[in-house]
Amino acid sequence: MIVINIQWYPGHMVKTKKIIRENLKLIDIVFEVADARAPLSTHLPDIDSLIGNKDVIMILSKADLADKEITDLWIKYFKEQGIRAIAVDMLRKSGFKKLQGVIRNFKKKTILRATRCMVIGAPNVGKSSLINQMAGRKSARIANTPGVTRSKMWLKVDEGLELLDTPGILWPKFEDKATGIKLALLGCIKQEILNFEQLSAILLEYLLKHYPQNLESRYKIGSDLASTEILEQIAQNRGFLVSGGVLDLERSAKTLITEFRQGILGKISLEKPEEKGGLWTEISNQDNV
Ligand SMILES: Nc1nc2c(ncn2[C@@H]2O[C@H](COP(=O)(O)OP(=O)(O)O)[C@@H](O)[C@H]2O)c(=O)[nH]1
Ligand SMILES: [Mg+2]
Repeated sequence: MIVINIQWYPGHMVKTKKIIRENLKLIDIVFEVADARAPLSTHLPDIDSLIGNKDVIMILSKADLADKEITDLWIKYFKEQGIRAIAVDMLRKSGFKKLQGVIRNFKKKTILRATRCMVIGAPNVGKSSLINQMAGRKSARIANTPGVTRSKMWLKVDEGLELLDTPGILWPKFEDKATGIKLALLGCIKQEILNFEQLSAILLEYLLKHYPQNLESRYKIGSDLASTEILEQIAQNRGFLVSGGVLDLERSAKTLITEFRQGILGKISLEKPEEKGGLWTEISNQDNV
């Protein structure tokens, strides 16, 4: 397996962090959105330096795409660290009752004015979707590409609640290679810099180990195949060919990753709390190529 070292920290993220800091004095509560399929890898490790001691609620988004049992383990894990985490599915609006309960508690502290809440997190984790759903109308801009929400955006839900959407942020250097890979797999990294074939090989190794059934039923392949053979098989089954009848493995790789991201492969989580060993540790311990 080729280990890839992904880093992405464009200048607009530095600017966004400045905007977040400047708005902090207006804010009563922060919602940090992380992807339920990899809450630690998509969580902002520098959040404390960014928001000081403001109250934070951790929103585990895209719960509909994650392995439910593992998401429950994450909620428990965060609770043990003194962090309130709520799993939500923005599309079906599940988990919103809990969220509204939290906001109601806060409203008691700000009776003379609206409670102000800032939503922060990595690109593509669902910040704008959360705001749209809470506001009950489609006013915040939503996009599928990382880094599209460019300017700060306040949204008034009602007299009692105002929300601030922010563009996605990452950090200057990912803790380890596995973190960069998981962020890339979940669509938090600019697509243009990714090598999908390498990325898909890693995803396949993970799926073969933890979710072989999902692969078998989606692509009608035996789980005894190696990852490159699976890409070949997908290309063959779907007629992905480039000129000269050569199999288009790049297209297979993109298909696999897209279908994983959209939940077509099933409910799949990429990490578990306090996992020791395994593929991600192995990847992070390998030297660069
Ligand atoms: N299945 C699913 N998709 C979601 C959820 N939340 C957001 N998305 C999708 O994820 C993509 C990015 O969402 P967006 O709100 O723009 O993320 P942002 O970059 O953090 O503001 C969009 O295609 C959304 O439709 C969710 O809870 N479940
Ligand atoms: Mg957004």
